[in-house]
Amino acid sequence: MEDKRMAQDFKGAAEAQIRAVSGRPTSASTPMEFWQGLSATVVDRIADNWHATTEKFKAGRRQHYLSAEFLMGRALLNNLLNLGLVEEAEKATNAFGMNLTDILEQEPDAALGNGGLGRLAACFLDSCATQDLPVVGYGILYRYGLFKQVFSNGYQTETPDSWMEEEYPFIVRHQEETRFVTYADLKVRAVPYDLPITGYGTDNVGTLRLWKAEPIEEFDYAAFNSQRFTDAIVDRERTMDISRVLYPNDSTYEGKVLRVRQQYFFCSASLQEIVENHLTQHGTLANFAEYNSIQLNDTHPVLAIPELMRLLMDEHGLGWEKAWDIVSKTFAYTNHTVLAEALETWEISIFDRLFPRVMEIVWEIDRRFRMEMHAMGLDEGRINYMAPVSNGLVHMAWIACYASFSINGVAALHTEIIKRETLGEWHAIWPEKFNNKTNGVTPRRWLNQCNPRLSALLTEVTGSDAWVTDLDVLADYADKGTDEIYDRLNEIKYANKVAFAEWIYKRQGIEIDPEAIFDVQIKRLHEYKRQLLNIMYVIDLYFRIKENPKLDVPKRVFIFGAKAAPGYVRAKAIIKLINEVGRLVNNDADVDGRLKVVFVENYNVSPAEKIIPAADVSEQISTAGKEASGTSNMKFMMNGALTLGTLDGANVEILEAVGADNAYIFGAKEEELPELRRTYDPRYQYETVPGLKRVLDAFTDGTLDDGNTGMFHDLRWSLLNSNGWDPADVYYLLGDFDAYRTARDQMAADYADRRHWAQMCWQNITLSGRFSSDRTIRDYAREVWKIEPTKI
Ligand code: HBZ
Repeated sequence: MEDKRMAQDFKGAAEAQIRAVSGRPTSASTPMEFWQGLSATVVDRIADNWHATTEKFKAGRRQHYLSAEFLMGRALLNNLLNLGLVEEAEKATNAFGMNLTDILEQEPDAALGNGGLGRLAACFLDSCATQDLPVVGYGILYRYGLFKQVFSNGYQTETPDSWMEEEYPFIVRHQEETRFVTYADLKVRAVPYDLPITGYGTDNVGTLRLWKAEPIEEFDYAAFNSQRFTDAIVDRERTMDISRVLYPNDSTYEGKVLRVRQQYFFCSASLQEIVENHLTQHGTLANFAEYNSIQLNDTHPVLAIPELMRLLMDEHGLGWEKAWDIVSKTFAYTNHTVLAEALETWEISIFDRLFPRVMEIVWEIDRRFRMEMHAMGLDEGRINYMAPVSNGLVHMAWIACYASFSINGVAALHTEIIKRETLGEWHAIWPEKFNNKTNGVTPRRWLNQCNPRLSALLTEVTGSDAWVTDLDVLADYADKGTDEIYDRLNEIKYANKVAFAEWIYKRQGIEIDPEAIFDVQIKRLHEYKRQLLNIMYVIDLYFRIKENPKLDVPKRVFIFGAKAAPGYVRAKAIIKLINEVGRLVNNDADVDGRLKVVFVENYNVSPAEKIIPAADVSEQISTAGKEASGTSNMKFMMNGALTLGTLDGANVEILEAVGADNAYIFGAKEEELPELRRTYDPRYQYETVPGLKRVLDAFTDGTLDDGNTGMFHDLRWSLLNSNGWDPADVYYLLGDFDAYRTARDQMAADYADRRHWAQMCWQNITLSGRFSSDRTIRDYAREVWKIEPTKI
């Protein structure tokens, strides 16, 4: 009875919303209007709980997650699943003659992030909500998310991603909570837009608050009246610029004034709110750090440190010592990279120009830091290296290390490397600040939502859906695999592969055989991630087949998904190369369909949800020591794909979890590389490793066509020649090539024993519990944030 009434309610509520959106009866509404109407229905459903959660959290200790990026993906299905509304939504849409799956496909991805760092923030919010933790995310409402990637003749081109141009019902504007952010040359309004973060099986609804920059005045009416039309809108546009577009760089730093404006914008607005809320609740700032902690997602929000100093001193009258005491108990910093080129530094002149008062505070932090280090007996050279300001630059990571009470890496190996190298000087002084928090991914989106077939099996085997919120329960079933389970696993994987094959055919017109091994590498395009090594293997295999067309090679589909930063020329060359290899291999008569190369265009969160459940092999092949953690490795593992990887990032811990029999590990280890590099001669590899020469020569001998751009020549050159500062083959592709080929060949051969393969997959699925972001968040909550679950 209750259920029936609810269903009726949902259908009625949805109908009202759809009609309100379309201004037509449902029979005449478009699928997009259905998506909007259903989404509005969800927001309507949770409004009371959302408000109650916000109010409840205000009273106790809270955690604030500051991040320039939140790569949320789609929201509707995730919310329906969390709220247990999928069936009702299906019934309602069917009653209107529509199909829920088609409606869900209407939704644009909220791609407000580049890659792992941004997606991690999204998984964290999911885990915080599901575990009832008092956490709010703060970021920027970019009008344009990460660019849309279009291949034209195999080259990447970029077009704007205007994801919000149509109504986006999941975001709610709260004009009344507007703040003002002041630059020396500009004052802007920061208007908060809230996204509800539902959790699985809880009434709590968390919040992601994204700030949008708006002009103080709509436009300059006086200028408009005196016919200076352009002048009238210049400042307006300058303001709107601040939250207009997400910077598409990952793992490289670019010193753009607009970027630092963005960073200050969301830090200042968020902190004003946090401080005011605290004062309203507690009436004093003396206990600020007892009730608030702030996690800095990389250095992008590090301006929050001097900005909190400014607010405490200039706006609230605290002295330096009191303010610094609060600040140094409030912030915790997460590092996501060991690449030197990613460490953010800003020219003093930029800070002077945009916010001289903040720069003044940075100078004072610098002065006190130097004094403190002198007193500890550090030598001048070391002090100058570590100082917040040196050589005309403000060093954001150094400010973070100095001011934060906690500094963490994102996988065990990564944390060891930052302690030893990247942040070694800080570790020498404050070892107690350092801790590891191995990343995780949410099993809601990355298993329950994206892989319903496997989810049903897990629920059946374990007797309940408890695993959705406690992935560790699966571990009890690791040694309870049966032939029936293995056969079911294989059937499920096959069905997922059929679904992916249909999807990619519709999307890109490529035909692939679901019987083939689906071998996948999806991640941002970067030289250290070595997509180039992957495609070199494919070229090698192609030549082996050409040499002997009767060669017994298991059927394979090589799937890639990757965006290159628009200015990263070599990364774009690798995309073109992969597409050219596809053109060569996919249509070759000798190959006869045994090899297919598929480059999924415009890779994003929602394509990942289609690809990962269909994968057999997870390529995690970065140069050891370079990938901080990786998170796709965890998603693949949960979905029953086997890792082919180096001992890098979280791969090390995946290997530890499943054992050497259930993963394929190859290549030079991080601790071996310095010694190996000492005598390393890529030309010797080129000459002596069988097959390698013809692979590299294929780049330039006419086998593969780069349209006379010279880009393939440059790729080959980068592997064989030093450019004067970098050695040849910085990322050790030729050094690892042979070991990679051996491991990958072996894997393909092992695939033939379908039962045994499924058994390995089962180990990976059932032992993936420690890679749930629920575990990661519990560790942060207990060890860093010191917060407790708080239910409404
Ligand atoms: O963060 C990634 C790491 O490469 C990956 O190993 C790790 O698993 C993940 C989560 O910890 N880093 C990024 O994704 N970094 C960025 O996207 C980025 C974005 C803007 C920047 C710099 C880096 O200015």
